[in-house]
Amino acid sequence: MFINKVFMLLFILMIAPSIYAKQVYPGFVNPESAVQGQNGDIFVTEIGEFGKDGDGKIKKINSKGEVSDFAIGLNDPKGIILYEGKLYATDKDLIVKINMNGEWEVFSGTMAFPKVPVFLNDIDVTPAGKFYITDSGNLKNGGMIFIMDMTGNVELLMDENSHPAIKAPNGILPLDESRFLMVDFATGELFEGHQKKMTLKKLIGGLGGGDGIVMLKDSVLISDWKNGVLYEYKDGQVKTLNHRFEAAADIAPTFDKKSIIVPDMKAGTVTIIDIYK
Ligand SMILES: [Ca+2]
Ligand SMILES: [Ca+2]
Repeated sequence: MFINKVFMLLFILMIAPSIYAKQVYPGFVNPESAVQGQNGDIFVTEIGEFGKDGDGKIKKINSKGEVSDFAIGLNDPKGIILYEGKLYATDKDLIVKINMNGEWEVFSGTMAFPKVPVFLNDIDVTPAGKFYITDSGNLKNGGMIFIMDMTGNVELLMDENSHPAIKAPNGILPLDESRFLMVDFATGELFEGHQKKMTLKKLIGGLGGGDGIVMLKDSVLISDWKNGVLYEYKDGQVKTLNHRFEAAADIAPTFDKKSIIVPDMKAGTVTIIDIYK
């Protein structure tokens, strides 16, 4: 019986794609998302207490691994992206812009949105400066996808009325100036959307509480907040990677695109992992 279990474990280890945790940074309070700049600095959004205003932060992990407060006084910041030397983050019901000295301002306020934002979550941007922003609604339905331009103007792209498959959009990743990937937190379904054609096509389901999306080489990696795992989606197939988290939130590529950064919201850690092919 014991031998059988050992063989089973060895078998699981052999078939599961192997990944390696390079570095783990502890001490974060509900970290949600991260982005790495060219000089190696990693910026991590920290929600603090959920629903409590003013205790949200952006923390910086520098290239020596030292962690410090970078921007303070936010509410519940989530998705973060770096574009042309500025950070942009969702913060509950608005978008903030953060300069490299840590000073921040509201870039798109609640009133700039054509429909009242409820739970702004991920943000990403195309090379031309078109921002995609998800709103996860009440985490079951009511979600929306917005487009924001460099002037801070926001338009509604899709919601449940226009596209009934949309429930609680979470991770979003532009593929080019028109196409994007989106994972829904409520249904665990991954979609490919087209901004100009206004189409949304389901690629695959079964991704639990889908949170972040990263593309490394020809693989799409998706984090599952509810089950604490990462999936690799490639050639129409999904594999579960063997590293376990408590609540893998919004993942991001490192600047060199060789590793990914995984904020674990419940464990309060930020982990850098290599993906071995
Ligand atoms: Ca908070
Ligand atoms: Ca997220």
